[in-house]
Amino acid sequence: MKITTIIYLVLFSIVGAYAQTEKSVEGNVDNLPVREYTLTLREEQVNKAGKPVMGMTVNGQIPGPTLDFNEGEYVIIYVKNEMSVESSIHWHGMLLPNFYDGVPYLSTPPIEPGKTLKYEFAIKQNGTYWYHSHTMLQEQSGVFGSIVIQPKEKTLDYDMEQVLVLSDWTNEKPRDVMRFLKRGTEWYNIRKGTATPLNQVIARGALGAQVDFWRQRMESADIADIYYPAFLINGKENVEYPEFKPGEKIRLRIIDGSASTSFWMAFGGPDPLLVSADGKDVVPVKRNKTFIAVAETYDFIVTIPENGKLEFKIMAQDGSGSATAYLGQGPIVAAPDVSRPDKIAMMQQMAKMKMKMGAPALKFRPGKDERYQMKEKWGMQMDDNMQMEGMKEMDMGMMNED
Ligand SMILES: [Cu+2]
Repeated sequence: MKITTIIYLVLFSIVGAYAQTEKSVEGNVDNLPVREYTLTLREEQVNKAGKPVMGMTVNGQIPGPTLDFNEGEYVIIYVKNEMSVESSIHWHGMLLPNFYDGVPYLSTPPIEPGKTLKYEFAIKQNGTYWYHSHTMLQEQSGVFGSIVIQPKEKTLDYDMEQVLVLSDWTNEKPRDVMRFLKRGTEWYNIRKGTATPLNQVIARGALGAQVDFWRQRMESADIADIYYPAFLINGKENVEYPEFKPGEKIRLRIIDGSASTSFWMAFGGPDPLLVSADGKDVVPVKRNKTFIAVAETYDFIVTIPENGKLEFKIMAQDGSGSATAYLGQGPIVAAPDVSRPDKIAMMQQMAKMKMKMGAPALKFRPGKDERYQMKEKWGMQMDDNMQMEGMKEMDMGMMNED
């Protein structure tokens, strides 16, 4: 080890230790109204996809409870770790003192088994957010939930609201999933029916593209790596909210709390209105099929139809599964179809761009600029025309938009 490296390491560990002990908080100095929550983390048996397995719950449920706040409050949250392993909670998207950000060993000490950590901070924003464990793979096991913050003044027009937390569930131990991924087999793709069989590849004239993929040690085209036996909305594959009445406008607060799945969302009923993204209000836009990536949040205002219950449907990006929520009562007012992605077409497009996998990481050598050389050797080869065409076709491969 070089002496400079050692100096850096020592410096970083001092700064790191300092950041974890210094709370940089004065407490509730502005005498804001206080709201308190307790979140208790436990290991217990849950059945989310056909068989009981060990999961990690927040207050006995997956997802955990919604934390309701008003902008301008001061919140105190006790996180009790009753699990046999250390844990943490990170408040995703929240503006708060670094000490309470909840990233163990970086901003906040881990919560040891049997211990409680008191988080406290002022609420300086409004919108839809979420929280999740930032320790190992605990988020995949169930340690996540929603945060809803009401604004000081309500500017949007709706009658009721409903949180919809999307997630993916595996019956395997998340650590085993990780180990399996590192082996690089296609078993998951075959099991979830998204592998691209060679006879189809040949029939579509895509063998060249396939060989190109293999040469670069990429598996055949697929979008997601993990097989999930279930995708969930608020912890269920099918969930009903019959309490909503025809004509009511409902603000849906949608959060993708998955470990690795992005979804296409689609709504039944008239003109869903997208009003907010990642907690921030946007210029409202009428929009139906919408893509939501891991950890994103979107708010839509929908109107409960007169003639039945509104279907809200999510489909995993790779087409391997879906989940549904119904709002209202009566016959189903179906969401528009989301077609499965055409992965062979996507593979052909990627091959045309001469994509090369396995470029080495740039070394830190300030005196020597290798960027252009690297780009020449490893970059995608696209002329402007192809770029446009390629992107258009890839879009079509992903989904047939309205
Ligand atoms: Cu996060």
